[in-house]
Amino acid sequence: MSLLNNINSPSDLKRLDDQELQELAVEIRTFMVGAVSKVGGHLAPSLGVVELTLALHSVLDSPNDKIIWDVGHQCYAHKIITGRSAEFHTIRQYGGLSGFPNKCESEHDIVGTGHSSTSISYGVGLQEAIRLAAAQKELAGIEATIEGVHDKVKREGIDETPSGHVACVIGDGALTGGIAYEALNQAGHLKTPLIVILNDNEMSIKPNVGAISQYLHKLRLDPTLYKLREEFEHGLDKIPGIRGASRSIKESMKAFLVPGMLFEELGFAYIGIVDGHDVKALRKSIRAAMEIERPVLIHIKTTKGKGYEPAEARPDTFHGIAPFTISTGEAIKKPGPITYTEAFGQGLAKMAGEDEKIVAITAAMSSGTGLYHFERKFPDRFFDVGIAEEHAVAFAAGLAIGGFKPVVAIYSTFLQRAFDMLVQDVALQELPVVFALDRAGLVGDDGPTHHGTFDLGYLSLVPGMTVMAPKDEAELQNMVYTALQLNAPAAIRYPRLAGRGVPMPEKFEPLPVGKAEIIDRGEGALLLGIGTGVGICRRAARLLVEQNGLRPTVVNARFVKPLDKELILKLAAEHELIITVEEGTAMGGFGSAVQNLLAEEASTPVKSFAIPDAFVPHGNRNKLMHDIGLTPEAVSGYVGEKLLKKIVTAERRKVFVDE
Ligand SMILES: Cc1ncc(C[n+]2csc(CCOP(=O)(O)OP(=O)(O)O)c2C)c(N)n1
Repeated sequence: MSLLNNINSPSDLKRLDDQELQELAVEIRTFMVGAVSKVGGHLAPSLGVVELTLALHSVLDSPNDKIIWDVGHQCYAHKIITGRSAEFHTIRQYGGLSGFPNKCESEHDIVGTGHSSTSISYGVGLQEAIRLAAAQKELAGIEATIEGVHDKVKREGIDETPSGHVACVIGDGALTGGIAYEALNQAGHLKTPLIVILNDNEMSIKPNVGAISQYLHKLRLDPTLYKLREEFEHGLDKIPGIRGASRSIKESMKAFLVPGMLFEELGFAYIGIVDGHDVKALRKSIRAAMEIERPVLIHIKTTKGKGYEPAEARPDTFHGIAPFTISTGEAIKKPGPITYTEAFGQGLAKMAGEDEKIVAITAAMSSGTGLYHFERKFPDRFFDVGIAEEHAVAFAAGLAIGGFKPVVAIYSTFLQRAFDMLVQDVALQELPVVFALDRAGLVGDDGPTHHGTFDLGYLSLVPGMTVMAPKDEAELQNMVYTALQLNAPAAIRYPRLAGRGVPMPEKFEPLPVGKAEIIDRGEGALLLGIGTGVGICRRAARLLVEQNGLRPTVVNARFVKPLDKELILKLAAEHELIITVEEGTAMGGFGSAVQNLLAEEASTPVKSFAIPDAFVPHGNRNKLMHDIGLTPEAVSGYVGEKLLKKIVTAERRKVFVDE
C-alpha cells in the first residue's frame, strides 16, 4: 500500500512511526526519480535529504516552525510532502512548480532561495524577530509564548507575529561561502536558539574543497574521535554531579574534548555525527536540539544521490541533470554545436598553453563554467575557491598584483555577489582581471534566481571596465583573447546555449577594442544587436526582407563599453529608425547606453528591445523570450509597422503635392 498517496501535508507524517517514515523515503525517491527523469533537475541533492526532510517535517510543526533550505536545490521531497506531489511533474516547467522554494507556491516555503550560503542569516534574523515580537507582546500585556502562538496576522506575506523554531539546512558546499560564517558569528554572539543542520555529503557540485571541508572530513571519518565522543557522552551521565546538569553544560563539556570544537568555540552546541539516512537517529537529534536554548549545529552525514545508483555513482553529473533514461542514468542529449561554455573552456585552456601567466579561478563551478579543461591541463594554475564569489574576485586581484593574468569564470547571476570587489579591488586598482560571465541572459528552467539579466547594467557603470558580448562561440574565444591583451579589467558575457556551429578560430585574433561590426548594410532601419541580440537582429532582418521588402542594416555591437560611438552616430544619421536588441535588463544596459548617446548627439528615434524591469519567471527560454517580446518577430513587426507607415504617409504626401 502506498504511504505517499496519503501524505498531503506535513501533519500527515505525524501518524507514521520511524519505520514507516523510512519506507516512505524509499517511495518518495522512486517518485522523484520518475518525475525528474522526464524534465531534468537537481536530483542528487534532493535524493540525499529525503530522510532529513521527513524527520524535520515530522518533528517540527511547519509553517509555525520554519525550515529554511540553503540554495534550495534540495527541496524536492519538501515540495512533495507539502501538498505539491500532484503537480510535481511540472517542476521547472513553464507555468509549473519552481525548482527552488518559492513563497508564492506554499506557506511552507519560508523564503525563495537559489543563491548559496544565506540560510543561517535568514534563520538568525527570523529567530531574532520571534524573540523581539514575543518581548513586544509581553510589554503590551498580551500573553505570548514563543512556541504555539497561533494568533498570527498575515499581511502581504509578512509574518507579523512569527513564532516557533527555526531550522536551517545547509550543505557542506554552501558552508564554504563567507556569508554563512558571518551568520554563525552573529548567532554565536546573540546566543540565538537556532537549529543549523549541516548536511555533509563531502560534495559541492564536485567534491568539496577547502580547509573547513578537510576539518569536516576528519570529523566524519575519524572513528577514534567518534568513539571518544560516544563514550564521553555515556561517561558524563555516570558522574554524579554532572548527571543532573543542564543539557547545554553537558554539551559544552563534551565539546571540550571531542569533535565539533570549532562550532562549540563559536557558541554552538554540536550534535554529531548523525547518520542522515536514519530517520530515527535524525528525529532524536532534532528533538534534542529543540531543547537546547542556544544555537545548535547538527552535523549529519549523507550520500549525495542516495538510493538511485547512477546518481550515487556520479553525484556531480546528477547534481543538475537534463532528462535521462532511468534504467541507464544516461542523459537524453540532442547532438548539436558546442556550447558557449565549452568554447570558453577549450579556448582558455589553449590560450593558457601559450601564456604561463594565465591563471583560472572558479567559485565551485569548474564543470558549469567549462574550466575543467584548464583544471586538467594546468592544475597548478587553477583555483577552486569554494562557493565564495567575493573572495574569488579579491583573490584574483591579489594574483594580478603579483603579475598574473587571472580569468575569473562566474555565472552572471552569482557575480552580483562580488560587485563590490569588482569595483573596489579590481577596477579602482586598474588590475587586469578578466571576468567570464556564463549563463548571461535568461537561463530557462532555473528561473529568476539564476537568470543573468543585470550584468550589462552593473558592469557598464564601472569606470575603466571593458564590457563585451559575442555574437557566436568563435567570437567568444577571440574576445577572451582580446581581454587578456588589454592589461585592464574586462568582462565577457555569454549565454547558456549551444553555439551557432561556426568554424572555430585556428589562431586567436584580437578584436579592435570599442569597434562594432557591420554584418549587413541596408537602409531605413538600423538594427544594433549585442550578444544573442545579434541573432535576433539577423532573423528580424530576414523576416523584413521576406515579408515587407525592407532591408535594414544589421550591426554586431560587440562592445557595450567602450561603445562604438563613432559608427553608431554615423549610421544614426543615415537611418530613420534605430533598434537595439539585448538579452539583458532594459535598465542601464546596452539600449540605455545607445539612447544616452543619441539623446545627446542625434535625433533619430531609438526603440530598445530588452528584458523588462521585472523578475522573469522560470520555464522554457523560447517561451520566456516570446512573453517578454524579445523575438525576431517582435522586432520585425515593430520595424515593419513604423517604416511602412512612414512610406505610406510619404506616398500620400507625394500624391497630394502632385495633385
Ligand atoms: C552564490 C552561489 N554560487 C554558486 C551556486 C551554484 N551551486 C548550487 S548548489 C552548489 C553546491 C552546493 O553544495 P552543498 O551545499 O554541499 O549541497 P549539495 O548539492 O551537496 O547537497 C553550487 C555551487 C549557487 N547556487 N549560489
